Formats: sequence, structure tokens, C-alpha cells
Amino acid sequence: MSQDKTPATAPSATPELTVPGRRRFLNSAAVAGLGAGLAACNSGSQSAAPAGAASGAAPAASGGSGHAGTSSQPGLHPKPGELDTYYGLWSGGHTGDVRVLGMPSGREILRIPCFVPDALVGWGITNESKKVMGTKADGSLRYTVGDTHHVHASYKDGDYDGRYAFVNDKINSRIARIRLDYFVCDKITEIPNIQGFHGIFPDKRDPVDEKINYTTRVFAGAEFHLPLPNDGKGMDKPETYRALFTCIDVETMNVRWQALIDGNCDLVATSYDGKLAASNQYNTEGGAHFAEMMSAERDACVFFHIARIEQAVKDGKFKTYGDSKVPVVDCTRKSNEDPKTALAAYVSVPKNPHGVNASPDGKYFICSGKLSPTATVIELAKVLDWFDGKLDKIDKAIVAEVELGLGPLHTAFDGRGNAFTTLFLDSQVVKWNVDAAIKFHGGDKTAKYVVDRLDVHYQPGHLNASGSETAKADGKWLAVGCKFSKDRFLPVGPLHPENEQIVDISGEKMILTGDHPVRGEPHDFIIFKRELLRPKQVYSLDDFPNAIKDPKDGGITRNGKKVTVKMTTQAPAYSLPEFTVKKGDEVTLIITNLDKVEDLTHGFAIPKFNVNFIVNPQETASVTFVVDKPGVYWCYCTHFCHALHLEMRSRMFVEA
Ligand SMILES: [Cu+2]
Repeated sequence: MSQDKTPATAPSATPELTVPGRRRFLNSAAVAGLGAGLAACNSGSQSAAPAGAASGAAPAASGGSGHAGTSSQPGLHPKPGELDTYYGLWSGGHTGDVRVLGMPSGREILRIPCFVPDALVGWGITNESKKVMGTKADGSLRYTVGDTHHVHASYKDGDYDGRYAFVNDKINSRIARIRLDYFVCDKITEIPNIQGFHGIFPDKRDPVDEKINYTTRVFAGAEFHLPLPNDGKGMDKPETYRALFTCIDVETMNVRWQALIDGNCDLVATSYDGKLAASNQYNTEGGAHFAEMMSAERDACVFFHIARIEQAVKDGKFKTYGDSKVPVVDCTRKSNEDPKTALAAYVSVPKNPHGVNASPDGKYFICSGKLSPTATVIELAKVLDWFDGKLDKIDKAIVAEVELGLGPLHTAFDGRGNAFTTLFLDSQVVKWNVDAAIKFHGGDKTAKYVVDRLDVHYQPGHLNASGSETAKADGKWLAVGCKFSKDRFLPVGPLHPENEQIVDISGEKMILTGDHPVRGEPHDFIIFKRELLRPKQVYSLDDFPNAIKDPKDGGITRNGKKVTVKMTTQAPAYSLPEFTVKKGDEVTLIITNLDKVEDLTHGFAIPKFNVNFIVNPQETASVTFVVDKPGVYWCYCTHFCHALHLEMRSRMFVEA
């Protein structure tokens, strides 16, 4: 494969950072500004925590100690012809797509359209993409907006298996599946009974069948409460609104079951043994207004016992809502007080937690406090003990609750026992040792759990490290999604890009090694070794039932007002240099690209009919449109293909 031609660019070659004067200034200003705010939350925290002035925090200028740093940056910036050593899959936010970045350079290589039309590839224009996206009875797209937040990939044996990635659409409660061989979205499911589908996570193996050591389910958390069914009744009674947790089958992409819960779901995590899934809950109050959502001092992380839930579904212990046929099991607190039969358990977590992340050793889920300066470490073995009746109180599964700094949101891991948590308000990443935090929480006040701090720019949301969500976390690179870039890039008017920062985490200290701007508005991402994927760069004609395998099979067929035009492409020509239809016809145009050469993609645009799409090597794509204006229309290739690309044209004659 082409990836093999380049030597790996190891993070050990990362440089000592030269810090410009302005950044030093910003750091000291930030630290000074935080002093007052931090005083309030410092009580009870160890001296190394949290933040700048008090703790000798490591600023961005922490240098290369502990790293084999040199004065050049080969690790971050591959030379022409060199390849990155990791793939990154980034959510696109409300551009509704997934983006593929090369890491550690941060270079964007591809955008994979999912929920929103994309003009480059004709997503939402071709019949094939419209079928995936979903259409109304008249054939138009059901939705043209989307909001992707979290991308996660399918597993086998605790590592990514390169089959699928999954991403949520928060706006319309949809989940998309992406094939990681062709890097295309091939399936979208709209989840019933919920709104605000936010957290998503695949399972890592089956909770019952040991032989199934790979992903078969993906879980979805719903943030917003709704009347059930949401049919216009009970709208003025928010206290009766409810949220559901959803399980989707990854092969059929059908919804398998849903779970009625108390509170809501934010992010989702799954255990390495497949037995547990969990979601942090920031609105256990069930509030409909801002102030109500923040009224309780502690919220929760709700754990789902997957095997028991699926048994309950099998046993018919469920109900359905409205038109939906999806079985909904009862995971509310009241119905699950007996551990031995409980389908769910609620571990309490301080005030409005955000983020729940599974440690790569399989032992812990870590919830960040958001409005509390703490992270809560929950030991999964103890959660299972509670379900087995061996632990009297579920909150005894909490093995640490330690202060990290202001606005802790998400946690990544290096596979060496350390966690990295974003501090939104502090604009920092804090590196902390999980075992030391557990010791500190257990009473050993000499245990120094904070290892390092790094200023980031600015207000980080998600972060993730290479392999962090797998058992193979390698502790080399960390990416930090900073929600505000402010002064980091040339000013371009009011809309700023976000700032993705790359951090070398191979040593004791974190080293900030790069910034890159990203178009709004990525949220979450995963980073994994490039060897895990085996992408295909040329399709097979047999992948498409409507493929035109030979130019002589092309031509025009008519059935009343419905006309089918079939043609093939071979650079620099379309097999039909012209074709004739009549005003009022509904034209379906099918194109197969017979070029087999890698990177030889053609486009097909027709003026005035809103048609433009591409066909990749050996791909077949089609569009359907009505010709309502007579005349000559020059169809042409929009995607550069050949020295005679400009000459690659056809004419559509529309007879009056
Ligand atoms: Cu072309």
C-alpha cells in the first residue's frame, strides 16, 4: 500500500518549542486573571491542583524535558511525499459531515458528507446519496441540516477493526454509519422518541457471547426531554417529559431497543468487556429552564446492564410509544432499586458533569465535573459488584473524586496510567495520574496526582490521544479542540476558525507542537494508527447494480415521460457526446466511470438544472431531474481529470 512508502514520523523527534513573546504574555495574563476565580474552588484540593499561579503550572513554554526533542519539527510537518502516521476522524459540527485529518500534521484530507448536502461530491444531488439521506414522498430531501458531534469507530479485540465509524446528528436525532474502506456514509437511521441525540459509543464486545469480540451495537444518548409520545399532548407539563437511551444494531442500523431513564443522557462510554454502557447526566432535575438544570448539587452517571436489558426485551417486558415499534424498557430509578434485577444504576457525580471516558486498561469510567472542578473515577468492577448484590451502595463504586481545575470536560489517556482532561474555563489541559488520584482520594494526601498542566488556546472542549479509546493507547499524540481561536490566525472578519492544537505527550511534560485552524465546528475526534485501515481507492463495478459495464450498453430509453440516459466516462470523454430529450421529461441520468486509474474522478454538471456530481473510478452514480426549458445545455466535467478536461463535454438537447 502507498502508506508503506514513508518512514514513520515519531513524536520523539518533536522539537523543543520556541515560544513567541506574545504567548508568554498571554499565559501570564491568563494565570493572573484566574487567581481570583480559583480561590473559591481550591479548598480541599492538593497543592499541585489546580491551575497556574498556585501550583507552578506548566505553561506552554514547558520545553522539552523528558522528550527526545530537537530543534526541527519533522514529526508534525511531513515533507512533500511523506505521509502522516495516524488517521484522525473529526466530527464537522453543523456542517453535518465527518472530516478525515492526517495526524500529527492536522492536515485535512477529506470531508465525508453525511447529513447535509455537499456540493463537491454531489451528496444530496445523486439518487444514491439521497436514498442514504432519506427523502420525502416527492423525492426531495427530508432534511438538509445536521449537527455532528461525536465520531467513534467499530472495535475488535479492544482495538479499531477498520469496518465502520459512527456519528450523531443532534438536530434530527439521526445516526450515520461510515464505511471505512471507501470513506463514505452508507446508512442513516432516524431514532424515534428522542431529541438532542448527543453522546454515541459502539460496544466493544458482546456481554453474553464470548465469541463476539467485536462491535455489534452502538448506543445513543438523548439530551432533551420530551413528552412521550410527542404528539402535541402534555406540552405544558415539562415535569412529565422523559429522555431515552437507545441501542442500534450496527449491521442493520435498526434500533434494537430504548431505555426510559430518569434525567437525561449526555455523552456515552462502553466497557471493554461489553457488559456496561453509561451516560453522564447533567440534568437529573429534568429542568426545562437553565436555572432548574443547575439546581442539584450532584447529578449522575447512569450505567446500563446490557445483558439484562436485552433479556427484558426478549421477555416482553417493554412498552412502545406512539407510532414507534421500538421496545422501551424501564430503566428509571424507582423500578431498579433491587440490584439483582436492576437494568440500570445511577452513580452520583457532582453538578452538571460533562464527558464520560473509559480508561484503556478497562477498569474505570471517568466523568468530568464541568460545573464542579473535579473528575470522578468510577471502578467498573464495583459497578458490576453492585449489580451482583455484592456492594451495598452504588456510590461506593466511586474510587476517586479529585480536583483538577475549572471547567473539566473530557478525558483522554496515554496507556501509561495517565489521564488528560480539558479545563474549559482555565484554558488548560491537565495531565493527572489515575492511580495517584485514587490514593489521594483514599486518604494519602502525599499522593501527587497532577503531573503537568499545559495552556491551550483557547477554551478546550474535546481532546483525544492516539489510540486513547482503545486498549492500544500509545501515548504519543494528543489533539485538543479549542473552541475559540481568537488571535491565533490572520483575521478574516467576524467568523473565526476553531483552533486544533497538537500536543506531544510522549514524555513527562506535555509539549504544544502545533496549531491549525479548522472550519467550524468540530467537536470530538479519534486518532488511530494508519495501519488499522485498508482503504480502497477504486470501486468495483459490481458494487453498483445499475453499473454500465460497457460504453455500448449506454444510450436512451423512454417510458412515457420518463427517460433514462446511460453513459460511461473514460478520460477525456463521455460515451454520449450528445443526447436528446423533450421538454417536460423526467430524466434519470446514470453514469459509470470506467476509468480504473487511482485519482481519476470525473464530474458531471448540467447548467440550469441544479445538477453536479462526481463519479469516482469504477463508480456508478445517477440523478433524476425534470427538463422544463428547451434549448442546448452543455454538460461538462467539473472534476479535473485530464489534459483535455475542458474538452470533456456532452450536449443535452431539450426539444420544445
Ligand atoms: Cu473528466
